[in-house]
Amino acid sequence: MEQALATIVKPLPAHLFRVHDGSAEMRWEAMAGQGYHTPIDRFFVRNHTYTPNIDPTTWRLRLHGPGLRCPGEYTYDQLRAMPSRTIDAAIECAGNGRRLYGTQQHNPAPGTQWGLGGIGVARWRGVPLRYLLQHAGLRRDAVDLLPSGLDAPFEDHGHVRRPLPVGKAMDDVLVAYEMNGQPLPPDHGFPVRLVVPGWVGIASIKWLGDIEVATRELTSPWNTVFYRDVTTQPVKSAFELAWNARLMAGRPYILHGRSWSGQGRIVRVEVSIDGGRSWHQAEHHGRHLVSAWLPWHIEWAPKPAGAYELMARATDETGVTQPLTTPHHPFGYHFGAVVRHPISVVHG
Ligand SMILES: Nc1nc2c(c(=O)[nH]1)N[C@H]1C(S)=C(S)[C@@H](COP(=O)(O)O)O[C@H]1N2
Ligand SMILES: [Mo]
Repeated sequence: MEQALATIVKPLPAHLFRVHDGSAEMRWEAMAGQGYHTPIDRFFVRNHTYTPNIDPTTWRLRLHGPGLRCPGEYTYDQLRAMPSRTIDAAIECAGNGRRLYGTQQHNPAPGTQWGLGGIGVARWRGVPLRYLLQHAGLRRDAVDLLPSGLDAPFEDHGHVRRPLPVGKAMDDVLVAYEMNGQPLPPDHGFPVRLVVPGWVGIASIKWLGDIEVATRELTSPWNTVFYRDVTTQPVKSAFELAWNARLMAGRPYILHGRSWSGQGRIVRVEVSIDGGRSWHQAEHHGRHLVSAWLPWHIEWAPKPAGAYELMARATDETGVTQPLTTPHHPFGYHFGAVVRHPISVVHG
């Protein structure tokens, strides 16, 4: 706890976050009544070491390597003067839901025991990476980029860095300097981070310091040791309710939740309150965006009193529906099964 508090700058009140080592997961009840985006005060933080304090006046983003004809450095002001784009996108840790391998599938996976709160959706503004790469003279034979963070080296692996293929870099990656209309907060990568829509959170390098552009495939411990063989995020759903929430018998409720997928838009969400025997289509509301989430709701007047497991299962536009169990993953990535969310219904 002490250590976690020192690794993250923003306040982590217990009603919004559950703290794990150097990281903090959002409690899903903190999304209840919120708009489309996750407010910064409750957006999860995943740090390998701790949030650095970077002076934007001396900071530079260096683009270098054999894949560029005009390598160079960019200042914070130069980046902000370039053409910008705004996107709504989720960032989600590959290990989001890892705890459920143990609690739900009785086969625990090692690592940070995230519930479902290792995700957030923000409005990001910045320079399309495509634009910067063209500006720096991207060569046709460029293959991989290696964006690297300025936070302290992680154990003996050096700075946090993970190869990014040129195809994705030229597609929809953002070099972001704004989050929900504000300068990027320190914990989320100030002054500048990558936002890599649909991909595992580790691709979205925070506190970006340099990008190497190579004409061959690159590796780093973050694609050979950690987060190996994970690229995009699976389909998931969550209720905007506390774990073990208490509802009153006989009272009409509107249950709210959100579903998301790294592969495309969510097209259908069904909810079961009887352990998966029957499923009821949830209604969508709000925006229906790729690489973000779909908010939904369903009415329910719980009766009789007792213990329940709420289940939500989503289908994305590629036709993938959340399964009832997820194949075990040794590092606990990619938990995509329907989550059994325990609640109790009590007499009013
Ligand atoms: N430089 C750097 N970038 C990083 C990390 C880090 O520790 N250092 N953590 C990564 C991981 S594992 C995730 S899930 C996301 C989390 O982003 P957030 O803390 O803004 O929610 O940042 C990624 N980018
Ligand atoms: Mo992550």
